[in-house]
Amino acid sequence: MVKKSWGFATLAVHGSGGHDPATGAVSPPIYQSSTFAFHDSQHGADLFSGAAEGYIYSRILNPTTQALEQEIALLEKGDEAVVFGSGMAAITNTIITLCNSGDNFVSSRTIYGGTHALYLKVMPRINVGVTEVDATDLNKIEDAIDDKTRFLFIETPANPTIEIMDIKACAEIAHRKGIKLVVDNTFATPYLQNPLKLGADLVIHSATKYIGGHGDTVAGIVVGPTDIMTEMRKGVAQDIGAILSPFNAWLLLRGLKTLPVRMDRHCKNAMRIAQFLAFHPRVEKVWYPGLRTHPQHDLAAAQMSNFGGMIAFDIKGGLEEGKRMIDALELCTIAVSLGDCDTLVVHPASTIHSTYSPEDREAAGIKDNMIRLSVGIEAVEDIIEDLTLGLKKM
Ligand code: LCS
Repeated sequence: MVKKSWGFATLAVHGSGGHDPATGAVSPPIYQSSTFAFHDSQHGADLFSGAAEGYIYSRILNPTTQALEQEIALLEKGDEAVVFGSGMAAITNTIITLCNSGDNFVSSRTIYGGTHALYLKVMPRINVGVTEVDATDLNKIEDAIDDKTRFLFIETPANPTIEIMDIKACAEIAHRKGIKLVVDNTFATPYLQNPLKLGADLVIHSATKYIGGHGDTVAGIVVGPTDIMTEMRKGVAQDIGAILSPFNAWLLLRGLKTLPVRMDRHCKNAMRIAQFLAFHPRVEKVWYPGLRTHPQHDLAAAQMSNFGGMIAFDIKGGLEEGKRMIDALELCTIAVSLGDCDTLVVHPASTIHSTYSPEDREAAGIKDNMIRLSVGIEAVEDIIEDLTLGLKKM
């Protein structure tokens, strides 16, 4: 029996339902089956009409992905979750669930470059409008909402600038205007931040990141109230078909067991590294919400239980110096993605945020001399030694 009252770390280990009753297997079984046999033809008809409950076909429901959905809903303090084959699929299915052709939504402008690309390339084709605003300015959000706006989307902490948005204040505006608030909680994870408890309607994750935690799976998650999640599952997701495979769901269930332990180390290492970078003569500015110099440090302290594993820093110099610094690193891996056990380093402007025009990038605060670090769980002294080497070669 799973108890909702269990602490986060207990739910992370046991939240998917415990031992398999049939065999006693402690690790949940992987139901690697596309289809499920009916008892007889009437049973098949009853499953399709809704007169009976059960499994039909893995694009519709699979026991392993369902176990993951149950656990993540508990961790995010929501009614239900739906899992997808990627974070982008989770975002796309959310937009299509909440909007019809002719509607629009308002989004924070500092977001993952792939989400920005989805807005630019796909939304015009389905006639859904997007207005990107500086969501740290609540007046700008309010001004952008009109009678066709269906939801407000924010990413906090934001990719890649680690800007913080005020979830409670955004929820208050959204609800006063009669729209939903959707929060991309990828950078924080449910361990550090529960947007639903702060008033958000839906939470999205790229589970590729901290939830999987080992850089071996691409996956997405949406969590929210039963009415919206039922509409998403039955009205949109099963027909679009961007599903997660049972094996990848199992990898995420395994990853979740250690999420609190990994996050504690990510946060501890990141704080030490942010303090190291802040005093380095070749670093112009460090963006880490745990530092008092971060413009939204107090807000981060109020809505997050710790400050996360992501750091951005502006080096003294431009793109060439940045490239020299990154290329000199020996331990840190030059790669996109984040939330892995390994420390990952990337130059956002020339990679993940090259989907922005130079003007939009500047407006979003993504500078050419900004480097993003996804701090891993290695020995922090070794990461600092590697960064010292890179900054010296700059
Ligand atoms: N939301 C956020 C905040 C992300 O950082 C990403 C991917 C996504 C959604 C999309 O998730 P995916 O489909 O990749 O699972 N962020 C990436 C990044 O910063 N580098 O590579 C991918």
